[in-house]
Amino acid sequence: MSANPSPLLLSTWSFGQNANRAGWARMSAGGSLLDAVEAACQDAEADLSNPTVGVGGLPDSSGRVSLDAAIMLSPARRGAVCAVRHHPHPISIARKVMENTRHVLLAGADADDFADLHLLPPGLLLSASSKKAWENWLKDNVLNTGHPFAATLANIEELGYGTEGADSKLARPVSEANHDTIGVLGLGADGLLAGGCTTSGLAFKVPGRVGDSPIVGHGLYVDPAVGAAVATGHGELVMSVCGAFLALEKVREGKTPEQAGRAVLERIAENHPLTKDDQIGIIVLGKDGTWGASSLRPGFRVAVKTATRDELVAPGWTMFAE
Ligand code: SD4
Repeated sequence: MSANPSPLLLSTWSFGQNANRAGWARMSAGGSLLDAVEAACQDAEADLSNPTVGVGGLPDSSGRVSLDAAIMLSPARRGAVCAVRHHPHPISIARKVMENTRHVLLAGADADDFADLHLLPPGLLLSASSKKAWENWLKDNVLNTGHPFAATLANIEELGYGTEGADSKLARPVSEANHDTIGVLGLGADGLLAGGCTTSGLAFKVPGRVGDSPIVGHGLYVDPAVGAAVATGHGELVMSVCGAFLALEKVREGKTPEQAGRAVLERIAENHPLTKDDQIGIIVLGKDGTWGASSLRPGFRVAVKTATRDELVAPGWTMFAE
């Protein structure tokens, strides 16, 4: 690790910019890097205009919302929850799993019970607009796309979310198909790394479906000896190659962060026929503060926050031109 790395927060998608600001504020107020990552994730979870993270997330095909999250400091320090149905901040439950148990992952009703035990406030997750979107989906059959997972349509995370830094063609009114997983990677002034991710998963998924986000090594991985990586997009594709873990193994082999993300996407492409509706974005942060992002196609954004920088950046490499 470099002697005095500059603190850095990197988050997925345009809504990552607000999340970064929340995380940065937490750090500036004396919070730890882990506090900052948790606060960034909480910001997205609480944002009702973001209908696939936290409160207001789009439900599964039965009309019930379920949330997944993971938080990680190292291979030995990580916690996660999946299929949470009654608590709006799964990232905080994941942190309790990491800090208060010897386990990695709690699932379903027992994860909700665990949150109650730790006095984390419960809440109704289904918003009126997400309920309406589900009712429309039932009528329209997967938003008329024919794609099995509406939320995997490329770049829908960006649709309508502000305009700052986004392509004008992506700036559409907020709709039920907006936004998705937030993944946050952080580097502290002391060289510590931390990562978190939180999602309601794919919209209108089969009940019980869990994606890559809460599974350590798939949607998120942090290894202080190497760096940190987070993935967003079609989780089944990421899960087929242990995406975040593979990315860090590529860094360990000597690839740059951008090359590492690219190698993961190429491995996925070797194993799956990809359609234009598939999108995956990967952010890789080296322990020295170098970072890079790659995606299947344009549209993915990385929100970057340092003491002097607050902006959205396009990935350095995309597999497809559009
Ligand atoms: C999942 N990877 O549950 C998540 C969804 C996502 O941007 O990240 N979408 O598959």
